[in-house]
Amino acid sequence: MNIQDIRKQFPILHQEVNGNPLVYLDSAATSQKPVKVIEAVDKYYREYNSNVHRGVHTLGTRATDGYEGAREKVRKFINAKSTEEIIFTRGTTTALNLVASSYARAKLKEGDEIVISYMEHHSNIIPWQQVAKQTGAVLKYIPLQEDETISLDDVRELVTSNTKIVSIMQVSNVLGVVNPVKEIAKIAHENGAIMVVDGAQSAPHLKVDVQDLDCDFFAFSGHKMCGPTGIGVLYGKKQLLLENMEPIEFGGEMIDFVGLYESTWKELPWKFEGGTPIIAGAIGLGAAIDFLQEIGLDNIEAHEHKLAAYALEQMSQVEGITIYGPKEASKRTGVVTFNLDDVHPHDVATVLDAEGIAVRAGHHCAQPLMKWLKASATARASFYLYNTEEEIDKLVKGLVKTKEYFSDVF
Ligand code: 7TS
Repeated sequence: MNIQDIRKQFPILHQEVNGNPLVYLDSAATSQKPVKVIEAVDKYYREYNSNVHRGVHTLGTRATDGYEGAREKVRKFINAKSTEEIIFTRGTTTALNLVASSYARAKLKEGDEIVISYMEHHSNIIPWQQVAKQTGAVLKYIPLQEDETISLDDVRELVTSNTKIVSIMQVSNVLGVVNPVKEIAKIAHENGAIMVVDGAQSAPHLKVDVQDLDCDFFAFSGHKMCGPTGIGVLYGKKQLLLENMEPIEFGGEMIDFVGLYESTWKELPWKFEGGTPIIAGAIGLGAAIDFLQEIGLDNIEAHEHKLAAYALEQMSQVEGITIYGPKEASKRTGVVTFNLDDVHPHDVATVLDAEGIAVRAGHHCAQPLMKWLKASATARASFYLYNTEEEIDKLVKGLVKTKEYFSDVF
């Protein structure tokens, strides 16, 4: 499929913003949705809206089939062994919190260690900070190298027999860098620790195979991969989910039998899905997976590499620009974070917005990384399968304009 055919499938892209054609470069925050996903959600509400796992009526059965069918699509998408290992959550944040609150709180004790990295998103920091406070465990950070990548030597130094959990993002939402999570998982396992992968920025952009990575948990969000907001996934190895984790939400849907003073839980994965689940969201996510697989994750990854290489080359020519992360496009996906000398990133984003170009400015929910980069904030352009080199040209023009504007003002 060529890029124009792909773009045609995203209605939102075909509009003007502030008198200019929209250039959407904020997909790391949330991706746009193709017609197929919008229609799948629309169809559910128009034709078979019903609760799942309850009645035997026809609509209820269709809704259950749609919801559970989406679980099977997710299983295949990440190559999990069984749908028992696929738990629907609200997103990556909820998925990581489930591991922290259920697995880690019960398992960790004083002196145990949790290892994360300096580049983590807040959603992969704060749950571990809380667990550390609750259990007396110690939180340790893998430092970054000169080019802001993780060195396996540093991982080997920090991960010891005291380490119980290693939790790392597969792709950074700020640096775009792809981390060697498979190799890190191996080091974690050699030391008797489990490996948690924050896949929020990898699942949308590259082929994920949880069995090949051999991670114990893998978390991701539907809305960053062309799916609806409010749906995400926690993959967990069956044995860990069964033997080491109790539900953290109790109520309808997740129970087997309820007595006056004691109750029992459903089997996996439903025991972790208390209450009416996110039915439309799961069905939309299933449609998003179909869409991505039709185009092919390999093609998406290759397209983004091409865009990242082009963006790095073109943007680095802007006078006074600092681009963070490795300079080689091969080490990253389509995320380019930068600063312009003497211009606050919020001002950069505001001038670009006037041109119809959407970028994100701020700390990107990664304040420890900002500290490491010695930047209080940065601007970020993030690309996806629907972006083009012409849009990058517009971004570069916009950056030059921003520089000129601010040099005139001051
Ligand atoms: N982990 C990473 C690596 C992320 O990039 C994000 C969201 C999350 C976790 C949390 O995902 P959620 O769906 O639960 O919110 N990242 C961003 C971002 O970079 N800009 O806005 C949200």
